[in-house]
Amino acid sequence: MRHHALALVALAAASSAVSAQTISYTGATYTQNFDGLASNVAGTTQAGRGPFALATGLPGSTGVSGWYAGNIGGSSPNSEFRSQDGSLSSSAGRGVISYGASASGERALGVLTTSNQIPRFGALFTNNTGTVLTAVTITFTGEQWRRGDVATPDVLQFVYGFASDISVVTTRVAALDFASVNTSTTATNIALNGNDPANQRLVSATISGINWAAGTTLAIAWDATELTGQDDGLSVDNFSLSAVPTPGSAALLGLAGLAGLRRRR
Ligand SMILES: [Ca+2]
Ligand SMILES: [Ca+2]
Repeated sequence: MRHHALALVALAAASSAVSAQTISYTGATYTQNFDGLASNVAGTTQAGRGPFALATGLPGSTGVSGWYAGNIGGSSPNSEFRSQDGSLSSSAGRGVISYGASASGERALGVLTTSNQIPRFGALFTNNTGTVLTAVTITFTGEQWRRGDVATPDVLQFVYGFASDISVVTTRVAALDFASVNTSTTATNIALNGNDPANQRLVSATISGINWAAGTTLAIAWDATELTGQDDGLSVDNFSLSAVPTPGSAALLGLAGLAGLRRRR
């Protein structure tokens, strides 16, 4: 009996691990503007490195299910989350950040690193199109909300893989990185307006040659860098993901190809 009960407990733990909330990808372009992120979280500390659902780390957040973050690389065993406008640094401002002007509903998801907190954040997408997808296009606006004081740019480094956990994927795509746009050496350790185009960069790339099987989960994530000195505050906004070709357009291309063949005859 005792062994049976233990087996049930183990089964429950295993099934909760596999049932991570994922975004259902059915062929339409998925978009995320992060404006559901809480604007008023002074700070929470989650026990462990996570990854944690954003609504857990940033209580009150809505519309961001399938997105996760945690302190994957920092010296602390715990993960810090907060809302801020780029004016806070060090232990008062670090971690996974809901960036935006104070009390504004226009939010972006990002990080401010210290050696203590070096987060990874990202999302899980399940292929529910019923067919294999071979390429994925990702587009987003990189926004810089704080200028630290290091000459080297901070970088959000993109990784992906097929797993139901953003913390385990390792394939790098540098074309989907976002590096600091403001590396001024005269105006340092200041907040920046990440909604100002001067502090933004549009990033877009297609990951091709993949085998994203029906029913499986694609994990995408960005790793923060940690530099000696005060780091820049970087974030992602206006994110979109679509499979290329989408199943619909693949069928249309097939029909067009057939029509072309007929015409040639
Ligand atoms: Ca936004
Ligand atoms: Ca924005």
